[in-house]
Amino acid sequence: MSCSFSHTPGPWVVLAALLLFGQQSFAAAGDIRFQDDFESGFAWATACGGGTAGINTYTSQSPTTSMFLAASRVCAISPVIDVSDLFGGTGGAVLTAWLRRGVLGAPFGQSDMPEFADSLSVYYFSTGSWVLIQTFDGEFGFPWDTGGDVLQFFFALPQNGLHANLCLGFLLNQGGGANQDFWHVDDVVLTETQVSPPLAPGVCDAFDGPSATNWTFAGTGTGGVSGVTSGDVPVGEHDDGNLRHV
Ligand SMILES: [Ca+2]
Ligand SMILES: [Ca+2]
Repeated sequence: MSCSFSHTPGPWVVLAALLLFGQQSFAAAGDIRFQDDFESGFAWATACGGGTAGINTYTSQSPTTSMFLAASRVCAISPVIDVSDLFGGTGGAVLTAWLRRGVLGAPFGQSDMPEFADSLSVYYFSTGSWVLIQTFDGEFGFPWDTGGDVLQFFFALPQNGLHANLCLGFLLNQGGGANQDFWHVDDVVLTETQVSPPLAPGVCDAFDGPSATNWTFAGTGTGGVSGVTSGDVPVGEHDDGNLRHV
């Protein structure tokens, strides 16, 4: 599949982006950069095969509606998400989603249990290609499984996902035909994160060299290193906290 929403921004887009950059300093950890609860229509593109993808109300996490993929190979591709401002810094983004396998015995055309090979794969679009995040198998089937398992998906995007044309993709790899083998997806959320900057390496100066080369002394007194006393316990001595004994 391809990220069909990708485009080269025109001059007005560049101008708008420049005007917005002054406000992007307000982006912060916890900000939701993309969210779809599928309650107000279906804004995703479909491609990749002859299966069907859309929304229905058979099952959901948020109020009444979720996305489904069914029948045979088909993918659903999110609108473009610009997270280029997160690249290269200490920020990132986490993708979460609610997934549910279809249910054995569900009303015809609304849900049907995917068998083992009727798997669902989750992708993100990197620079020019789709990157597989994870594939979820279907069920072993009756009498071992009756479907309906809920899976909470969580993935921290790496740096190559933090760009201006990020798309998210869900792919049903195969299915048994019309009205069969459903996967349900709801509450796809991309949330900005902030990680702590790496700590600077610790510095320890034992003053065991011939001079205090790491330090600068100022004023009229003198400073330097001396062997008269120290915090290091010489070999052959032991330290009981207050006194040293040879
Ligand atoms: Ca929903
Ligand atoms: Ca099935």
